[in-house]
Amino acid sequence: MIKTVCVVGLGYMGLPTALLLAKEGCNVIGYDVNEKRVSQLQKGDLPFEEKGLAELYEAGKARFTPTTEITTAHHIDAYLIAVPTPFTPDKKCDLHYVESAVKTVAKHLRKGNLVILESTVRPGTTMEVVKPLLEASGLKVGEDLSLAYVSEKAIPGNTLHEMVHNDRIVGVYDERTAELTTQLYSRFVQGKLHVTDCTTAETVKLVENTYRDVNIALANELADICSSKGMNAWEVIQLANKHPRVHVHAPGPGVGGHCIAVDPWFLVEKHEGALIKTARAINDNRPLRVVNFVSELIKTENISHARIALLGVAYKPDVDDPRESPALEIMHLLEQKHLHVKVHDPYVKGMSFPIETNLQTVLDTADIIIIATDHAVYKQNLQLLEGKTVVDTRNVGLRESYLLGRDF
Ligand code: SAJ
Repeated sequence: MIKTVCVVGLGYMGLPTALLLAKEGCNVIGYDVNEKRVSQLQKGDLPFEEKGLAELYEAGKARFTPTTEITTAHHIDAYLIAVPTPFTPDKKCDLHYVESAVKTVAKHLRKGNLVILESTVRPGTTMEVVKPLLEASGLKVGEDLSLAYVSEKAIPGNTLHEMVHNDRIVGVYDERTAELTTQLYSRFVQGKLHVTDCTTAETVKLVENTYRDVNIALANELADICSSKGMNAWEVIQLANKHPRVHVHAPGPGVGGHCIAVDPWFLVEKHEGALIKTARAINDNRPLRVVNFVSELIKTENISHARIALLGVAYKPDVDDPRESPALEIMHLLEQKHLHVKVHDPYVKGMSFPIETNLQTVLDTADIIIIATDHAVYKQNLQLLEGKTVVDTRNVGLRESYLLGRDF
């Protein structure tokens, strides 16, 4: 029976998982190398916003110990590693945080421990990288240790609900690991737990996000085809989706976030993957397409010293997360053209450039408004946008605008 779990990495996935386990009665040691984050958490300050997280913190805090140091006094039974896996400039999975986390864990291992990797990794990492690093401790996986790979599946903005209700794929080394791991996740997961081997579980994670990326690329290509033929792609897609086996995704200004724009690269790291790479290229090219249209508009409308308002920095609606956001690339490309850009976002903070939070102020001084993210606040204030020159990349429902997928 697992009583004490050490969650390594208190980020977007590690922290909610740690608190869910604590709420369900586990003693949770929350380990992170980031001293600032740990001292914030010790004081009860949450490092990011997520629906229900503050309440969950209250429910779990009595059994949650954030720390920058693991000690024998913690009596840890299981380690759950949820550290980031960035990608290198040549689009490879950078395992440097995973390796360093596993090495830290290896120093503290005891016979009977379970180690679970949750970070998204290229197929084979658990068996080829994690297992040997753990075994450098002198303990053997399968004899002294249990080893599992369980990917997270939660979507930012609805993380807690999805962590509890989604099915999980549990990749395991052996039967004993299957038993221990499913027992642990059953504490808070109400969805089904599907047991398989570690490499299959790693691959499934990448396939989920690649499926979405390829489908978004299809929607983006359809947007270009429809707009060039004077049709509205949003209507075409809506009608195509009336077919019971068709689910075309939504076109847009590009794919952001730290998963869908990244994970397909891990899947094709050692493969040709022509379709997957083409989808990536299509989606990566979207910000440029938006900016080229805006440049044309400035010319045709003969606007001198155009002032642009960019609405939305977050990569998707109603979250405070700007990672890989297409809005950042749009901003960057506009600035390269020496255009004056004011940025608005109600949620994103701590960027190296100013972000206006008063919508009216931004709109008042703009010649062209680009909607890059469909935050609810924009949809709720469409009247403020009426009569203005709006380039809508998300189909927020304006009566008059230049709409991606219809007008460009
Ligand atoms: N997007 C489109 N068109 C669409 C859907 C999304 O352009 O039809 C864009 C969004 O605007 C956004 C990006 O794609 O910029 C990604 O957003 P998302 O909401 O689709 O996904 P993420 O990255 O927030 O979360 C995904 C989820 N994966 C799947 O839905 C298969 C989540 O379940 C994963 O846990 C997460 O990746 C992850 O961590 O891997």
